[in-house]
Amino acid sequence: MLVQRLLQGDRRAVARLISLVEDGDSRAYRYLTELYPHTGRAHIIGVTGAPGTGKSSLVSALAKVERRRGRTVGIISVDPTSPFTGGALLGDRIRMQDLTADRGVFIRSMASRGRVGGLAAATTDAVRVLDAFGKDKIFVETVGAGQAEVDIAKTAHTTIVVEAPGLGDEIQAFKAGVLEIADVFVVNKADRDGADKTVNALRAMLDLGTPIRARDGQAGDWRPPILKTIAIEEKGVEPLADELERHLAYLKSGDHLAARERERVADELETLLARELLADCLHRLGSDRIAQIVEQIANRALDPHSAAQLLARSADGIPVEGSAPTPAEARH
Ligand SMILES: Nc1nc2c(ncn2[C@@H]2O[C@H](COP(=O)(O)OP(=O)(O)O)[C@@H](O)[C@H]2O)c(=O)[nH]1
Ligand SMILES: [Mg+2]
Repeated sequence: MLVQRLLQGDRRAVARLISLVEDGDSRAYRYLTELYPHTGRAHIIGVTGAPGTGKSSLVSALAKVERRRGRTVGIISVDPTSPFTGGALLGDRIRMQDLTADRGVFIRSMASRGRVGGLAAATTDAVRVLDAFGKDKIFVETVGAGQAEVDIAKTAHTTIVVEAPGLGDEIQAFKAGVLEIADVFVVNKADRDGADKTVNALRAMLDLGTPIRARDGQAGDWRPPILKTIAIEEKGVEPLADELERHLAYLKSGDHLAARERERVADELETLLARELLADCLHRLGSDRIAQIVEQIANRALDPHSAAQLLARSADGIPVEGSAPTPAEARH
């Protein structure tokens, strides 16, 4: 029912399903199974960077360009520091309104209440829902802060890393992981002083680092371009949209897209498998047994590595407390 409504273009069905996904509701997985054959069409674009660099503004501007080009757009924001629809400034809200009134755009902020791994998994599923819903371009905004964000960005075909002037020195400290995932660099707020300095810092870093990342196992003939934009004036955004198109064309040439898809799916399978195995193991053991083992580890009767290995293999593979000598006893 819900899936049927969604496939027929019912926006409320989309919102409902994403909520079920967020809540980890078991019905969501049944629906996702039904939806899966309808996915795989969208161009998924990750947009990541430090808070305040202008990611949300940039996504709004890009969405407008894509709409003018006749594409439908999905937007998922995983930015707890600035919810996409709740722009603090009046100007931001007005800019957003053009988009929210457009039926060709679906915007959704993901709640950060999920656990870290869970949030990445829920975001991947939400993207899938919008893909099945028929959105051509799906933007996923994340704060480039930690592993979870890198994980989310990994689910994209094309990842934009957004910088802003004045962060020049911090770029050095920017997590290497985030730089490695960049397909396109954007220096936003190019109306501010220091934009060129930031571009140069990025370029120097790109030249210094591994020449070109080879995330999809190819010899990497894609060189991440660096673009300047003024998101709030929608300047430089058309060329950025062109670069996204160029990157998609690059992925579609040769085996890149298929390779990246396999990598994405392998990653996701690993995450989900880990979650299933952990849940199964914890269920099998029960909380009392876990508490006992924690006690043994705390008492130095058992080390954490051995405990994890034994537990993963068998629920009963752990010596009962007292049956193994404590290090103190062993020393005597
Ligand atoms: N001067 C200037 N301000 C911008 C630009 N883009 C965004 N901003 C402002 O920067 C602030 C943060 O933007 P936002 O899109 O919410 O950044 P996010 O936290 O990365 O999503 C807002 O007040 C925007 O109006 C720009 O190109 N130039
Ligand atoms: Mg934002």
